[in-house]
Formats: sequence, structure tokens, C-alpha cells
Amino acid sequence: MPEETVGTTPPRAMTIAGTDSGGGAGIAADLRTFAACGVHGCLAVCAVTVQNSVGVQGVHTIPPETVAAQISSVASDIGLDAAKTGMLAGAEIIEAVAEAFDSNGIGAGRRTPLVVDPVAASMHGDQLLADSALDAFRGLLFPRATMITPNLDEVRLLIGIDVHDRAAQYEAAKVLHGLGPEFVLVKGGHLAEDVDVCIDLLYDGHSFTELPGPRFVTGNTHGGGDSMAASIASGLARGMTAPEAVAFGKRYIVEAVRHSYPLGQGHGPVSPLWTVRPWWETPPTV
Ligand code: PXL
Repeated sequence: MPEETVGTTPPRAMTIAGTDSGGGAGIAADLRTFAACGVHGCLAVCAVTVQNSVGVQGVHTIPPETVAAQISSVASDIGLDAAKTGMLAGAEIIEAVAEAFDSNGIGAGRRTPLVVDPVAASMHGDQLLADSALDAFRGLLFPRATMITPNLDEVRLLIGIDVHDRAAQYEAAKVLHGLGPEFVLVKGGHLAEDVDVCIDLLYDGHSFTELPGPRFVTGNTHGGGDSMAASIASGLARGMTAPEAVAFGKRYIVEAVRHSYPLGQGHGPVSPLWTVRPWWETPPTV
């Protein structure tokens, strides 16, 4: 007798981002994060990077209309409970993505909440976004975002504030909120004054919430920002409020960094699948 299947449809989320051939960052990190958070992951590829643990050797962008078509195809059939953007590569793709968001009900105040992670460079400093695209990020995506999640390097590029202390982290959150997102999360991972802690700062235009977490001694944080934004998007897809989703994401990323591992000669990745039980260690029963 054939058996019945038992699956039920999970929440659905989409990453609009780039690939990393080393499997650590970008879409590879996002899809594993969605899976680890119990969310069905869909993807719109914006760029293919030729990359290993040492650096990025090449970037090939996808035609903007093909990026937009991936979004519309999925939204019109499968449906989306959250979306997140990562490496968008250039201004033309950002323009096409913003249009596709409008025609598919994606963004702040619409059916599908949107997390914008303003990816500009890899941790090696390799450029992942054309200089000319910063204006498009600020003007087209931030006003549509439920939440933006810049790190301190991205803060400097986007608004010219060099965050060296907590006061500047607060100031940067205020300035970024002025660009239109509902929530700003200024990640404190690179803040030198915090020796033992890593404090991310959430701002909703009225009040600030500090999210403290441990700081780990590791160079293996490749893909950490992507996984954090994808876990926040997963929380939103699961129906959480934005502050709840950020707390969920912080809890998730702390463990992903704790379980990070060496890979190749350079920077290893965080471990988005730290949640997976090693079922392969159980001997088969047949
Ligand atoms: O972690 C930022 C990031 C996002 N997307 C892609 C990347 C990287 C960093 O290297 O390669 C494709």
C-alpha cells in the first residue's frame, strides 16, 4: 500500500540576493537559515559571485528583468509571508526590484514584510555593490523596508557616520530612520569599545532597544549578516512583530556564530544549520 504524506505548508519567505560559490554567504546562507527556522525558502538570484574563503574573484549580474520576473513568478503563485534582500549588485537591479515589490504587495505596510540588508562589501572588502547604487538603496529600498539591518561599515558608506561608540550608534540609527524604514537595526558586531559583548540597536522612530549578546573570538563569521537578516525575515514570516523577530534573530545568530567552523584558507562561515539534529549518527533500523 502506498503511504500518505504528512507535510503541511510552512510559512514562505524569499531571498533576493547573490550566490557564493563557497557556500557560506548570500543565498546559500539565507536558504539554510530559512530551513533552520521552519520556513520554506524561495529565491531571486541577482548576481553570481565566483568566490572562496579567501576572496571574491568575479561577479556576474543577472538581467534586472529576470530578477523582477523571479519575484513576480513566486509571489503570484506560491505567495510570500516575508522577503529579504541581500547582494543586489547595482542600481538597475534595485530599480527593478523596487517595482516588483510594489506590484506584488511586498514592503512596509503591505501584505509581505520586507527586511533590507544593505550588502555593500564582503568581509574581505571586496565590493559587492556598485558605488552608484548607494543612492538607489537610500531612495528606493529604505522607504519600502519594514526593517534595515546595516553593519557599521555599511553605516559609514550609507550616511557617512563613523561609529566608534554607543552614542554614535544611536545617532546613526536616528539618521537612518529618517530615510524611511519602519525599523532600523544597527548591528554592533564591529564596535571596538565592546570587548565582551556585541550590542545591536533597534530603533522604531520613538524608542531604542539594545540587544546584547556574547562576542566570540573567531574569524569565521562569513555569512553572519545574511543569516541574521534571514532569521529576522523568518520570524516575520512566522507572524512575529518586528521587535519579536529581532529577538528571535539575535538568539538564532548567536548560536550560528558559536557553531561557526574553519573552511578553506581564509574566513570560515557561521553555521546556519546549528539547529539540525545529526540524525545520520543514529544507526539505520533496517
Ligand atoms: O555576507 C555578505 C554577502 C552577501 N552576499 C554574497 C556575498 C557576501 C559576502 O561575501 O558573497 C553573495
